[in-house]
Amino acid sequence: MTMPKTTAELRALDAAHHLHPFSDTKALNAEGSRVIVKADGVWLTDSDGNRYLDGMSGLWCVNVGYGREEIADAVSKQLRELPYYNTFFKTTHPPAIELAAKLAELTPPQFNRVFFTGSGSESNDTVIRLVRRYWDIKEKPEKKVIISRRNAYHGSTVGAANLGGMAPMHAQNVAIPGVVHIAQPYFWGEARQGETPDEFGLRTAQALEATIDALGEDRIAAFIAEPIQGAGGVIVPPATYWPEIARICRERDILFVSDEVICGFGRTGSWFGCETFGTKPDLLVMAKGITSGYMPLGGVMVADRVVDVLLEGGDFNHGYTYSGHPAACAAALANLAIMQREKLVERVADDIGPYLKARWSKLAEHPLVGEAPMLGMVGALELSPDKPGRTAFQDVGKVGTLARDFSFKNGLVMRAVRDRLIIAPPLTLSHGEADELVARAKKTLDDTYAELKRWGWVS
Ligand code: PXG
Repeated sequence: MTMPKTTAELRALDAAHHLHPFSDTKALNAEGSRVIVKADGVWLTDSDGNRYLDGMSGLWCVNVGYGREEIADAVSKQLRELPYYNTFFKTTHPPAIELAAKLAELTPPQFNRVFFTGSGSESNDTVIRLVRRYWDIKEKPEKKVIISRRNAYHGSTVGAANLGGMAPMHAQNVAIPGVVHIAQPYFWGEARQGETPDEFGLRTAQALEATIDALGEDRIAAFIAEPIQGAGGVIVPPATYWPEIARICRERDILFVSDEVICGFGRTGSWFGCETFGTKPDLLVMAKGITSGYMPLGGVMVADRVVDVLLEGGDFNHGYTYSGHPAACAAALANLAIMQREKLVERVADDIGPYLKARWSKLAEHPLVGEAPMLGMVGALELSPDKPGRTAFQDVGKVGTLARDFSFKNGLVMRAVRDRLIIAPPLTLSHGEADELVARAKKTLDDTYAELKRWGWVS
């Protein structure tokens, strides 16, 4: 029998052979990766036996929590029965059929068809293909431009990275033509002094209309947006933003794509973020929470009015080996059955969501915190040296990283985006765990504040 490897051995192998996503691998290897070995409920355990409350649901995906035997059993059963078959060339299989029907039931009424993918990035590349195909069939091939937003995250493949508005990614990427970025509804960071959130929300939404006019409606194919920008820092838009965007999309001949990779499957207290904000998308992008991360799977729901056109266009020359992978679909079906049986979406809207928000909001009283927005089970803490002036720290990102490292030491996983700490815990978080999460976040703020005092960065 081989002996289990020690943390040092695992780290050495990782450093020798593994290139990590979105990492400075050289710097990471010098420090050594954190090795996570098991998880249960909302708790992670590392290779040294330390336990962490997972405030990020893995990477915004483990909505039903870890350790669900039911999903593991469904996958295992499917792997024994039919581990793989494709959905190309006039074939299909029961898990893909059942999941497609289930998604038609759970998504808003305009959606009855899904295109399966393996991830959110593949879904957004599919969006580019679908949107352009749609306008070609409608004999408007000049409608090619997709409008997106700065600081949006839509994935990491070349197409999805271009849709996204992340400057550091664009700096390393070969741009594709036809994507235009407008402002994001980030009140704290981008509102003018004296502007109210409502005024800012309207002004930012109207950038969409102005851009359509400037480029010409006959050139615009679609507008894509996350209901709440996740990786961009949990940017919850002011109340006026989405109604105004919805109006513009209604009045203009463009498609609206809601990227629900993070907001879908209960995160905001509705099945989908578009329902929380009252928009009516033509395409709805899914991944992550569809399986709670137990298996990789993504998809694009396509509204009937778009499907009607696509069906007249003959072959759609697009697809992935793992489109509708049987074991991934089985995981999704078991995951969605748990969500429905345990009424997790309702729980976010009426129980744990408001419970956590009431406690999280109080963190805004901390001297380091500028704002503490939360909606459903997703929230942020904007760290600032000067609340009234909405000022940022010098050397953006340094304080966020410091706080994130304290958070790990305090046994809580939070993400840092610039100097904004963010959480998106599993929807199954108990009241006691919510108290624990907030207590650890508070301790993290205190530790960070004390360190910044030592640096002379706060008085
Ligand atoms: N759209 C949105 C809104 C996302 O958040 C993707 C698409 C791409 O999904 P895939 O499955 O291809 O990763 C995402 C993914 C972070 C982080 O650090 C966020 C994501 C992925 C990796 C890291 O917050 N979101």
